[in-house]
Order: sequence, then structure tokens, then C-alpha cells
Amino acid sequence: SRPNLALVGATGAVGTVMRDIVSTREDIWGEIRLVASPRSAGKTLKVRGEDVVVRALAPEVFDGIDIAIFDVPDEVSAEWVPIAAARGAVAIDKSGTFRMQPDVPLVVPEVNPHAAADRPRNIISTPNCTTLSMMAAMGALHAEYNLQELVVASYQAVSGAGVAGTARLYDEVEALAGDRGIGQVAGDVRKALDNKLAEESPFPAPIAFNVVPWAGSFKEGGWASEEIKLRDESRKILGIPGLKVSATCVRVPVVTTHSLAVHARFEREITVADAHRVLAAAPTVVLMDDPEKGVWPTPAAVVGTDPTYVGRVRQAIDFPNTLDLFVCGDNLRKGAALNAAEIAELVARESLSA
Ligand code: 11C
Repeated sequence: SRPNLALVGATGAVGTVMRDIVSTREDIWGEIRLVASPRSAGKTLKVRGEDVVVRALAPEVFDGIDIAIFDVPDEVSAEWVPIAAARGAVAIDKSGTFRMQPDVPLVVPEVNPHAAADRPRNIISTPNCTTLSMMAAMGALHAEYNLQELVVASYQAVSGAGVAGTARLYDEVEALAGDRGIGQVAGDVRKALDNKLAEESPFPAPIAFNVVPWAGSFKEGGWASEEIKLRDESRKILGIPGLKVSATCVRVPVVTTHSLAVHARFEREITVADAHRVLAAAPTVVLMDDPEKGVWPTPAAVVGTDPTYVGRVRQAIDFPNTLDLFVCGDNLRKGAALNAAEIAELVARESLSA
């Protein structure tokens, strides 16, 4: 029989995309149950064209559920993912809580699908959206050329910080619109926003007319949590414990779609033509690389779509075996909901084919 799916966190930024994704991909599901905090319970939302009433998170909502996808804050996952797993569901978790635990696989279906089957705790983690935005491309290149070092700068969209992040960018743009002198005197953007917007921002500096070199929480040594996650998660997904990674994560005034400038050193020589061949053959990667004609990906051109887009592939002039490239990926789709849905489909197919 068809497996039953629960979507926990159904009303958030990722939850909304998740409902769209399960409604438009091949329908392999029996029941799709929507679960959220008690605040959102009782709302009616559409899935697969049908109205579904959202249920409040409680142990019983996992009864009869085969797979539960969680997109909730870390502390909610820490409490509820083990409850779902104990009640017999395979829990697919988007939070940072379990990703680096050795008995929990961290899965990107294009890169390490086999890892999903080894889940002693019935929990599978899905990576951070920043890591995920480049993984399909880097996984394909690594499979042939053996990745050794990654130096990455991210350009992260505001929806990475959820519904509140997106609302904040729109509010700031609206508050500053029409002021054609803004952004030319130190501190004027912040002062104007302090005067016009009462709500506290999810970002530590103005995000309109600005870039903010900070994403996530403070970690030892002055690192931001997003930078540490990118390092730890890339190592685990690619299966390279000694991969050298250094990242600087930056928030930019883009609604959705994270971009990354990647400097990648491989074990052996790799030409631009080699990289083009590998990337063009990777089923979920789209190569957009013809700079003479102005062809390269931008968030505004690819948002709302599923692939990982790669352009600006160059051989680093002063670094042997090294490429520089630019990657864009929708942080709510492949970066979050789509990857979780693909893992759910992998797991569902195990029982469908059993
Ligand atoms: C951001 N990548 O853009 C983050 C949000 O560990 O899944 C997701 C945090 C995580 O702010």
C-alpha cells in the first residue's frame, strides 16, 4: 500500500514550498498529514488540490505515518524527531540538530543516496540550504576529479531566515523606496529604518541597499554557524573527512536563491572543458556558462526552479588543479523542501519495491 507522509512545520517558508512540491511531483503517497505548532493548528491548507486541516504537534499525529518530514526550529526537532521515529516513522529532519551525529545519515540523493539506507535511529538529516545549493555540482565534480579544498563565499537570500526574513526585506525596501539620496552617507540606511520600522529585524544590519557578512549564530574563533555547517556538512556528504574548507557567509538583498562563489582544488588537473562535460552530464545541474554572451546564472533568473545552476567556470590562473565557479540554487526548493522530498521518495521506494 502507499506510504503515509506527515509534513511537520507545514505553515513555514519551507513548509509552503513543501506542499507545492508534494502536490506537483509524482504522487506516490497515501495520506499526507499536515502538522504544525498549536498556534497554526486548525487552519485549512491545500495539498494535491485538496483541503487538509492542520493538526497540532502531538505524539498521536505520527500514528499510521511511514515517513515524517520535519522543518521546524532545532529545539523542536530535538524533542519531536525521536518521538516520531519511536512511533515507527522514518523521520527526515531539516534542522541542524542531528546532521553531524555519526548514527544519522546526511543525505543528498544525487551524491550519497546509499547513505539513506543505513539509519539505525530511523532518522535521516537533510543539509543546510547553503551547503545544499552547491552539493549536486560539487558532488559531480568530486566523483571524477577528487576534491581536496573548497574556499567559498556565499550570497544568501533572506528567505533562508524564514518568513520573517522575507518580510523584513520587503518592509525595508518599502520604507526606503523613493528616497533617491539614501545609501550615500554612513549610517543613513540604518537611521532611516530605525525611524520607520518598529519591528526588530532578523538580520544584524540593514539588508536593503546593503550586504551583511553574517549568517547564523556566533561560534568560537569568530566563525558564523553557517560557515561551520558548510564545512562539516560538505565533509560528511562527500565522504571526505579531511576536506579543507573555508567559507565566508554573506546575506544579500535577494528574496530566494542562494549563490556561492566557489574556489575548488582537485587532486588532478581539470580544465574548463572537463568541468563543462561533467556538469552538463549531471542530471540535476544546469550549465549556464557563456560569459562572452553574458550567460551565467543569477538568483532572479532561476528562482522557483529545481536545478543547481553553474556558470563562470574558470581555471584559477595561479592555482594548479583549481577551478573558480559560481553556483545558484533555490534555497527553499533544492536547498530545503525538494531535497527532503527526494529523500522521502528514496525511502518510500524501499518499501514500495520490497
Ligand atoms: C540561512 N541556511 O540561509 C540558513 C537557514 O541549518 O538549516 C537554514 C539553517 C539550517 O539562513
